Amino acid sequence: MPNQQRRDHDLRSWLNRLSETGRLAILKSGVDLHFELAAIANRLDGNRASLFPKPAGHDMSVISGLISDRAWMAEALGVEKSELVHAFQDAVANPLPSKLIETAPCQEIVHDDPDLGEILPIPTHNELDSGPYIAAGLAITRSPQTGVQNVSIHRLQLSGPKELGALILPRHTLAFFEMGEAEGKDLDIAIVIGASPAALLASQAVVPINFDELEIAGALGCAPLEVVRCMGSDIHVPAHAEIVIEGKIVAGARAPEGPFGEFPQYYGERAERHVIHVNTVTHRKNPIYHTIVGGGLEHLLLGAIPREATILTTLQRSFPCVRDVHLSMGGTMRYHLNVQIENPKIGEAKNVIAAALGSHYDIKHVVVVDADVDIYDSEKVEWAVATRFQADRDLVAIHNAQGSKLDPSTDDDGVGSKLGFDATVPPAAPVFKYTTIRVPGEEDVELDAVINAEAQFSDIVTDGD
Ligand SMILES: Cc1cc2nc3c(=O)[nH]c(=O)nc-3n(C[C@H](O)[C@H](O)[C@H](O)COP(=O)(O)O)c2cc1C
Ligand SMILES: [Mn+2]
Repeated sequence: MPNQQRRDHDLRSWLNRLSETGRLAILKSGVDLHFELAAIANRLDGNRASLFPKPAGHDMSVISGLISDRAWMAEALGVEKSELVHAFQDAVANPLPSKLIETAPCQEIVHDDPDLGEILPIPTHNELDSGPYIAAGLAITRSPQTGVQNVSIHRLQLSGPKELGALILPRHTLAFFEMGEAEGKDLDIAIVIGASPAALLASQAVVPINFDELEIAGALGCAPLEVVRCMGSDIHVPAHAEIVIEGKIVAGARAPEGPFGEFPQYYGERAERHVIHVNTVTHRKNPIYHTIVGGGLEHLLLGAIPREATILTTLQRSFPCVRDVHLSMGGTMRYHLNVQIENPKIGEAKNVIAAALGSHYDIKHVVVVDADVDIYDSEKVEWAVATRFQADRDLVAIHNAQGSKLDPSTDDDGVGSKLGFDATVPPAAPVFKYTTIRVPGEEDVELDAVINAEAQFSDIVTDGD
């Protein structure tokens, strides 16, 4: 196994590494939580993580942009960039149960009667956001039926000193909550802020219900994740996290939440949403508060990498010709999927398109290309569409399908059209027709050896005699 030496850095050791390698910008103290913090974080996004000491007079520092690059995420997990998706596939296939410990750094300080806005430096990010949002909290719940935990991220609007408004789309957290809501039962929830890069990435895994995503974080780090029991519930949270908010999703309660700036670069609308009542906040001494600016690279990448892993696993199960997949930046790392295939059977690219469109409702446009096309380079993919695709023969269209509600071009229920582009060379095409041009020896030319730096244009091209 090439990945044995992988290790999960907790947040602090990862920040240390960023700092030692010139990738952590430490900002001035007292930055305004209202827009200024997000404005600075956005300007540095992808280049440097930003650490804000004592923003707006708070004692806690805020960090953002800590994994806003694929290479950084690979580094945080101790794998090569090219191995990132495979490492995630591997971790999903071989989860590692967490290890329960008795005392933990995340519970060093306990607030029994918390005022969230006072304790935590919660920023307001985008212009039309309804207010401050907790944007990088891992929501951990436990199934009332099986007792298995679930981990996901939900945007959490600060609605009151002990109240959060949550967007909980119909997946696992909602399923657990609805198991008890009809009988008036609240659902215990823990919101973990300042988790490790591995735990953040694991939270986005597309896995079946009753699959504790923390076990993926353990597998990514090649060691069981240490967890501790919450003060007021049976939920187990990462012991080395910075901050834990304990509370309940309240049965029968709904309140206005939103708008909030989202990954497609538009706002998620205001509507009646779930309500979380907070009982306790615990944290480390001198905790660091993590925020993810809506629509920034960190937001996009956290969702993209685990999806790529799941989509690749799903496609390769049925189609051995599939080599790699990529959710492109221009497609919001959610809607546009590039698929690279090798030696497909006749017609197989179309089957790959059908399966890819069915692999996640967010996938809207799929481009399938041959092995000579770099699917991480949008210009190369566009070239394949320009030169290998014919709409009458190579287009797959599905209308009135479930898409993303956050794609403003879908109808109110998120229903819209899906397209697949088979941009592969037809298997029966004459070889010469699709032979790409190249100049022999081009890649071996040593420019320093062949350019005469001393020569003057006027010495070589002279007027008359
Ligand atoms: C930064 C960030 C914010 C997110 N916000 C939300 C949200 O507000 N509501 C939601 O339902 N999903 C949100 N997601 C997506 C879910 O966390 C993700 O789909 C998760 O895998 C769902 O977990 P589950 O399949 O265990 O339910 C967000 C993801 C990220 C990375
Ligand atoms: Mn889940």
